[in-house]
Amino acid sequence: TTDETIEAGAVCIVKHWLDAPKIDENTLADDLTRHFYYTLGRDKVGESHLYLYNALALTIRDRLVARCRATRQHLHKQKTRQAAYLSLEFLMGRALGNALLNLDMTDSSRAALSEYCTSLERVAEAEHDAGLGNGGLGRLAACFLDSCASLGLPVMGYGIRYEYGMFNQSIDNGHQIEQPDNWLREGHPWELSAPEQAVRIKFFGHVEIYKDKNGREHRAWVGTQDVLAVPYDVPVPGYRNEVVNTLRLWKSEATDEFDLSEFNAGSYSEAVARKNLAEQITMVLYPNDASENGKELRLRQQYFLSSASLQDILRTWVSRYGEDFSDFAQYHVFQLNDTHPSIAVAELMRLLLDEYELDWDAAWQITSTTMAYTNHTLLPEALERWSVPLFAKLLPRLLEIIYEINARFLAEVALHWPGDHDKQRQLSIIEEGPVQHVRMAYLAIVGSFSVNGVAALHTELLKQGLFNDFYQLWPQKFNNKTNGVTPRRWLAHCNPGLSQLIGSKIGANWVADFSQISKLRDLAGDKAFQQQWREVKQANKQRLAAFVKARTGVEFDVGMLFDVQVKRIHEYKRQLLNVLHVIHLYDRIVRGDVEQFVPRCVLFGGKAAPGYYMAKKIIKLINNVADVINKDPRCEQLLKVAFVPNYNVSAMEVICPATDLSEQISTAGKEASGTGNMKFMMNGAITIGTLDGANIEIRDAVGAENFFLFGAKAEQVEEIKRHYNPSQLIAADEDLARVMALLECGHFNLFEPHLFDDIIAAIRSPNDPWLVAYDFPSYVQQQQHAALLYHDQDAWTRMSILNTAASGIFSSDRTIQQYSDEIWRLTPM
Ligand code: T68
Repeated sequence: TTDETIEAGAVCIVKHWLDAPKIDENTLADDLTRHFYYTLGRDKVGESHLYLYNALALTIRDRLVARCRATRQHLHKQKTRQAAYLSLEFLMGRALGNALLNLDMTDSSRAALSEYCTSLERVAEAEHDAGLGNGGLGRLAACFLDSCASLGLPVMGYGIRYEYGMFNQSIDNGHQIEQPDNWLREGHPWELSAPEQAVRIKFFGHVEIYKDKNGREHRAWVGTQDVLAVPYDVPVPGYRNEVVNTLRLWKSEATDEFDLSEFNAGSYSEAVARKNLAEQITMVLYPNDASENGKELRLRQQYFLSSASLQDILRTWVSRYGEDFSDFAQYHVFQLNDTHPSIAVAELMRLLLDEYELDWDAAWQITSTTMAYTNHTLLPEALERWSVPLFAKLLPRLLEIIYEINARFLAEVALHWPGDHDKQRQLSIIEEGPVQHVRMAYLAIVGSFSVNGVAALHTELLKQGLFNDFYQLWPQKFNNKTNGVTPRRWLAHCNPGLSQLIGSKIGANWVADFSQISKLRDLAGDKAFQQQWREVKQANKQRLAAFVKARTGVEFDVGMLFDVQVKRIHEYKRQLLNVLHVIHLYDRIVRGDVEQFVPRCVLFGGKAAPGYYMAKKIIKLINNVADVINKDPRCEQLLKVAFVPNYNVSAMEVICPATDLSEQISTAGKEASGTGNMKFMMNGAITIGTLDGANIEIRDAVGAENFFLFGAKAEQVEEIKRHYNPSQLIAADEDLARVMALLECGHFNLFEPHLFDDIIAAIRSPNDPWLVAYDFPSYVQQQQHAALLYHDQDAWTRMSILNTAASGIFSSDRTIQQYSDEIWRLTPM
């Protein structure tokens, strides 16, 4: 054993690190059996494979725990600068396949399982997705954790352990039905709880002023109703580098105090029952991906995460270095994933001021040099504002601090724009109105040393539009970090066929160093290689066809072009434009215009926020159109349409390797970045898309000739809106006129009159913000261009290879390297 001494105040604690019992490649099969037989108490495999999965997960977790300990000890031994990634969402998906890949234990696990007469694939299917996120923002956090660990960077993720993650979606008569995602029901073998490290979180109460013995004034937040935050740690393995970082997820629990008056009044049971309220905080993930609902419970979640995580870090600091925070900012940085955890700015101030008694300037110096904020959207409905009365009730001390931050900030504004009172009103963290609101984005910008967007265009629009005044005040804060996705999950793991083929040509190092994928460029014209590339795609299409058949009953023909749009359902993402094109193809078939028709299978998938009326209508329309087309014998060999229910991370792992054409068709200027676009590109799909978000960078990387571009540009959108007349556009375009006629005569809702009236009205509205009718003609034209190119299989395959070859910069390793170099300034372990 090694002895570590830790100074904790005056007490000197001697910690004994145990030597871990030996586990390695050779003991894996025995460990699996031991966990199956003893830990889980089973002796038959059983239909669901659940216990076998759990036994394998525990076997692998043992190996992760050993490395996790080593990583922590490394950090413990020397004072190392570290980052904390604060996010209300981590959309991790399944953990097993990723862990096996990163630890290089796939083959040994396969061998161990062979004794149970089953395959690794079937066992892996038993794992529930960890769906602790809505979409892009949550999945980005998960990709980032993989890259941080793979680059050996000391980064800890902090999030919430929701009892219920993203809802399960089923489709009933074309309508979305939401079901609770009870993902923990059968246990979660990857996590380790640490109840002894629980921290206390305050809510409600009031603020009292008192003087200490030196006559200095202090604030105390008292009379609070407290809850406990209990940490659950999930290991995050790096790719074959022995590093295992930690994702710490907090669960809310009641404190053990009983309400004395109730207790004395004999209401023992009622007092105990009320403890349930505390557990509500982490009960469920809010399923809105692009709008804020202003619910009090959501603000509680945000504060709960922020306070627990900051207390955790400060406590560790104090236990090691005492209450001297003078060089704290040299060793810590906090990345805020959107404004959701931005209350952390005020909370860090509170902890430093009230708990550790720093003065304002010292506390502000620390806060404003450790916080960094990432913005993920320009949509006004997604910008968080919390009502001041709610804040005052729930977090009175934090509101005081925000007022003080704002007062000092507005003084700075007054200096920069002397006499301009409008500026002060516009930039105030407190929005005036019948009810005042706290503007969380402004709090985040004022409190951070870095503000970044997630793609080049997005960052430009932040600087020139939404946050222009702040940009004028502090240009040096603003920077871009174009998103990326991890090539481990999104190529090596989900597309083993292509990975092998790539490995056979350029070696295996691309998995760790994805810039090497560019070596494929030289092979793009190689006929034999093209043939192999097509064979892999074909096999992947078989796998997807089976998946679609099992989930929808629709039979996809792998000889056809696979045209895919999977993402959250939102008007700005324009699934509607895609459906209109599908109706146009149907119309061509019905009227016999099939000479140059390239057969296609069109796949849709995605969840609508439960309260989003139009998004739900769009799902219903897709399903009705699919029904009509799939039943029409004239379409049989030419067109198939399916809406795959419950799109999630593990569905995408089957979908993206099989896709030919990737739909990235948002109204220009609305999609901050997109990350699905990158997953498709890596897997050799060609994009049809607008000049929006990271599409622009994708097109720049692969070359305009290998990308199907259409639609209005971001800088044209406002001008187009000024004299937008969609009915005129519809009348002027014969294809669109016929599509609208089919919709308007009720062809897709024969027994449900008026079902799609609102959709029709939206397309025809001069105020349609998404310009569906405007972009339709150029979209159809590029779709036809793509179809004709698909005819020439050699040309298409070449473009497909070039897309994968150019996807190197969309690895989240590149993104994280930039975060580390330019914001976090970390040294690899
Ligand atoms: C997405 N945002 C962006 N938000 O839409 C996408 N919002 O362009 C970008 O690629 C991605 O972030 C990563 O940067 C989201 O996914 C949310 O999910 C969300 C959740 C709650 C509240 C608001």
